[in-house]
Amino acid sequence: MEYLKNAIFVKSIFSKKDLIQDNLPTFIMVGKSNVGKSSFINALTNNKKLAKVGCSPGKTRSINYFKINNEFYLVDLPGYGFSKMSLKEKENINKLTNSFLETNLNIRHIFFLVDIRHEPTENDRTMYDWIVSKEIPCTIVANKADKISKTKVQQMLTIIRKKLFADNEIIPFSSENKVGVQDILKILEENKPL
Ligand SMILES: Nc1nc2c(ncn2[C@@H]2O[C@H](COP(=O)(O)OP(=O)(O)O)[C@@H](O)[C@H]2O)c(=O)[nH]1
Ligand SMILES: [Mg+2]
Repeated sequence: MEYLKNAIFVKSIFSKKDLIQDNLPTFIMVGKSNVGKSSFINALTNNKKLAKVGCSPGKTRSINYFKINNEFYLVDLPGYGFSKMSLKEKENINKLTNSFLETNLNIRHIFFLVDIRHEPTENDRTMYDWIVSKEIPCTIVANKADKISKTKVQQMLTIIRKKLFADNEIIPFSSENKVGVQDILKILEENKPL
């Protein structure tokens, strides 16, 4: 399958009033800060410059919209797990994220990114439980698979599955060596028709 074509960055938004209201199918990326959401978008589009990698914490507190081929959105939700964030900031982010999920009727799928090298954190658990509670179809993406051996990959998938009480698919992924890219492109392809 080919990489996603004609990908553009649309905008970053920080408040509810700026949420995009149109009817394009929407796919969401969520996961803790630094897990590789921006790199994931870049890997799918084969464009290292599209989403800023390792960018300032300020940026990751927004909802970032990317439009693909005028057909659908990839949306990067704010990362979580910043040790330095104030309660007030966390609350604002939660409110923004909630409004996004509650007002957007076009959400097709969530890609939930975790780091394949570690057990999911408490924050990951909370986030995953919340996705499940919203009943949105979800794929768990175990990222940075290039950092561990192939045998270890299988072990970690089992650990991640147990820790999250997950029964859906977990895809090992690496934006570094493109493992899993085809699997994700297939999910997008299958879920994007209007
Ligand atoms: N080795 C490796 N590093 C990665 C991978 N994905 C992301 N990274 C690195 O992890 C850091 C955070 O990535 P970024 O995409 O900005 O994460 P975000 O905060 O979730 O958007 C950067 O230094 C990336 O180069 C991967 O699959 N493999
Ligand atoms: Mg990012």
